[in-house]
Amino acid sequence: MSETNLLRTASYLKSVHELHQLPPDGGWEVAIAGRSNAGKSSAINAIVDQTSLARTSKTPGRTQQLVYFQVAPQRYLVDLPGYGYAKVPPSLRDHWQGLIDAFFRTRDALRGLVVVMDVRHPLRDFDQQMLGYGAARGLSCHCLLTKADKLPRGQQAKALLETRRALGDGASVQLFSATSHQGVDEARSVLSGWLDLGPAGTAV
Ligand SMILES: Nc1nc2c(ncn2[C@@H]2O[C@H](COP(=O)(O)OP(=O)(O)O)[C@@H](O)[C@H]2O)c(=O)[nH]1
Ligand SMILES: [Mg+2]
Repeated sequence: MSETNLLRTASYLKSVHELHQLPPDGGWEVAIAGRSNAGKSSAINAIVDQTSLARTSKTPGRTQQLVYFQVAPQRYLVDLPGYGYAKVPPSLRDHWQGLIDAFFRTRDALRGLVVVMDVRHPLRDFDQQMLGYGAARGLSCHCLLTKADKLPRGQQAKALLETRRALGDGASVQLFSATSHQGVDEARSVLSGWLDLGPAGTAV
């Protein structure tokens, strides 16, 4: 299957540290969250088919702001701050917490949430917290179980089933790998639909 990737046009727009820096609240955007080192940057790069749009790093916790990528006019991907930093001062952590909290509560353009989780460690505390934010807003939520290439097929299927069971109707779930490209088309089609990127009238 080879579809046109409508997310390929994504380019860096800005980094937001304070609410007043957010772009005007119109159109549609999708937030992408994940624990530090879960593979979020790699997933974003694979989905948009660019090698280094989102910086990947072996040092956890480098992303300290909401990073906006523009896909089309008023169509954004928002890379949320990673979490799980042991070394971050509590005052800074509280600031991010407040920013994310207000963002989820007030941002009208926010249409969907993607939570990126290592297939070997799904649904940790903060993943649940993010899904809670999404549920509170009534957002569509989709989970990527990434680094699937690190598990044999049988264990991938088991992780998928268990995560699906745990989430019930709260979110959709898929296997993903930035390395093998497993699941990349599926993730693209979810995001393109939420961002209403298809030809007029075909949005899901
Ligand atoms: N094997 C494998 N490694 C991955 C995959 N995605 C990310 N990684 C590795 O996991 C580490 C963290 O990835 P990164 O995308 O920076 O994670 P982030 O902190 O969540 O943005 C890096 O060493 C990546 O090369 C994947 O799908 N498969
Ligand atoms: Mg990253």
